[in-house]
Amino acid sequence: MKLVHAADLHVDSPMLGLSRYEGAPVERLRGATRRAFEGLVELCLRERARFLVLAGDVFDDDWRDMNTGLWFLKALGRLREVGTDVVLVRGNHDFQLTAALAWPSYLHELSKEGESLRFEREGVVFHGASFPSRHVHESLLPRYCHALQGLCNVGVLHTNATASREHGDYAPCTVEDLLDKGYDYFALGHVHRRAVLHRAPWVVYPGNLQGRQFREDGPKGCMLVEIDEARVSSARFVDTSVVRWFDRRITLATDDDLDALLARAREELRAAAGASEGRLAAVRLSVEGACAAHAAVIDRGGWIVDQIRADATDLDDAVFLGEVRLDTAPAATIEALRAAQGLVAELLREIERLRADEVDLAAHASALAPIANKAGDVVDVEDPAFVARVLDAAEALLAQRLTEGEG
Ligand SMILES: [Mn+2]
Repeated sequence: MKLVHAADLHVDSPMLGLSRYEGAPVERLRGATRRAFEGLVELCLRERARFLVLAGDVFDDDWRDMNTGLWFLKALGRLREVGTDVVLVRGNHDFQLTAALAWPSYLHELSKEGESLRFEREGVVFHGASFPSRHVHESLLPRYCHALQGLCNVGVLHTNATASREHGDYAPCTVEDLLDKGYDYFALGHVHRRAVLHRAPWVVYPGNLQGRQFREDGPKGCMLVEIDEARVSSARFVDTSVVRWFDRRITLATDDDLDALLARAREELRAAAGASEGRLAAVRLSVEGACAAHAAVIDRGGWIVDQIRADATDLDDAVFLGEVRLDTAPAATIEALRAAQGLVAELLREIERLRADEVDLAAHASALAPIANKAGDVVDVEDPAFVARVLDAAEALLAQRLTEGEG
């Protein structure tokens, strides 16, 4: 007998941050939570899963209209073909769902007070409690009874069981608290990163069903659990996502020049397209390291980003390139150059002195006002933060340019 465990589906999450990326396939990305859910249903059909367990945050806050709820029920309706029962608890994101829709008979929402739902013929009991409010700061475990003899005990809980700081500290508990209940499998939700906290007995976060942002990178999906004679015999992860997020960092070495930078970026894009196995690869790149390419980054960073974007379009629809960050540093450390003899060192020391002398710096900056006025809003010589950035860039450029000839 098979059971599928998923959590944090956040169906119809609006993914608001995406519109700032020029040419982002927004509809494809926004539709990803629904497509992933359809993939989950497909998996249940293919595996003839007896149970589908949803451990909270099925939705992404209250429905804006009925469409989300109606779509969900329609997608779920296919499970009737194989007689799958759905067991769910509400998490912090769906505790206040529009209540106007009645759930169908095969969908069992466990109560806020906590309940144990028995399936005698299958020898399985589900213990769970839905979030009574959005912010639950005490453990919900007192609402869960101890394991029942002779049955396979499955706990369903939306909780922060790892003191994760990336997520709200809701319904907190520890792995020991969970093991104390004596269950065979604890189906957890809330933490979006997949984690098997304990094996046999199992305590598992499947992670969110579909990543929604660059930091939710890597494979995303659900757990396929096999139960034999009231015991869990295996549990394995299945990737059901339709978009895979990549948060990639390129670290350049001292000798890496602009060509090397572009080659490495192309390599990362191609690797992401390959690793995503037919899914859309959504990539964020950050380039760092003290390198020869730094002068070009300072000089024509915008062009470099455009060039990387052009390379991404070569990969057709396989890759969506979001943010590209160029955080390189000069190959020679400025401290070392500053301490040396000669003109370079003198200029760098002068920049260092200016940086510490607010009055003198402001005077230099205001001398630029006639030029700055022509540039409009983008240049604000009155803004100390802007002036500091210009000074940093000038220092980097100077260091790079003046040492290039020395090598
Ligand atoms: Mn969540």
